[in-house]
Amino acid sequence: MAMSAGYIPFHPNPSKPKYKPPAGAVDSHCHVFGPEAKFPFAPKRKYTPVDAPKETLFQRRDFLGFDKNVIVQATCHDTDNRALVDALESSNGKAKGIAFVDESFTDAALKDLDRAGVKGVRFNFIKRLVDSTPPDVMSRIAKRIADLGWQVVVYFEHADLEQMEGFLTALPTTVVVDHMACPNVRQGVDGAAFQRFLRFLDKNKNYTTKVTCPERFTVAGPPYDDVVPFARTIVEQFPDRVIWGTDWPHPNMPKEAPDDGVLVDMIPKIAPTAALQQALLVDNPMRLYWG
Ligand code: 0GY
Repeated sequence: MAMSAGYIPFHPNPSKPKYKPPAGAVDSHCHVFGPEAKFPFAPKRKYTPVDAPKETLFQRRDFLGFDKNVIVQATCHDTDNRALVDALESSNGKAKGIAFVDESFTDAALKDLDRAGVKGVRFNFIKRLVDSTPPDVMSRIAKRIADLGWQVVVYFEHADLEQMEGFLTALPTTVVVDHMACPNVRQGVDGAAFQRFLRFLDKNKNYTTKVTCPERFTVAGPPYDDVVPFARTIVEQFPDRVIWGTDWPHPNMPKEAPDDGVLVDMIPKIAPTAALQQALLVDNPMRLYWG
């Protein structure tokens, strides 16, 4: 099946970043897609991406100066986690995973995922990506995976935070928020929605945030300096509850694929000291995924 009309493939030859991550750095948000011939995309997917196989992911990891990956299941594979598990099992222990599961998964199936290196499940609330799942289904899944010591990863837009707060605060696990909950850059860091998100993080100590995807929120374009204040505010306020990732292979970019080298070169702007970089890239993800 051809990729969706208008789908933009990942950057063919990213620049070598000037910034060198500390030893053991983890790219805590990336994906594998297919290859479709071996791991077909889900019939109910909302987009068909270009193949983004594990071999390319691991090459990019090395090229960008990273040591490990956290591979997050994407909606185009729905609850078929085979491409993810295959990547984890061929990573020599250098990758952990976040899966999609539904209530048809047995305890034995969850244990198999756990053995492969899965550390959590992802709940996606972005309407263009998924049909909604009832919150009580998600709550039941969260309860089951809590017994495995897994985390929940949530992808939502911060405009929806107010109505989701009850559900989010009741989750019984460590919770990781994708992409800073999608800040609206035009509103600035003083905007009501971002400030509400900061207060939410302050109150809920079981929450960690991925300071990722400036390329999705920027108005100005690369090198995405207009997103720096959002990420930096979160990193400085919650230094032990932030992680960073490339989001390679960057599904559903509207205009252009980001240069991954440019993304890596943002790290010293959002985490301006060596101590913050060590926390963001090594200590926090190691505790969350390899601990
Ligand atoms: C991301 C972002 C996107 C897609 C998915 O699961 C997905 O399909 O995550 C997106 O389109 O915003 O996290 O890579």
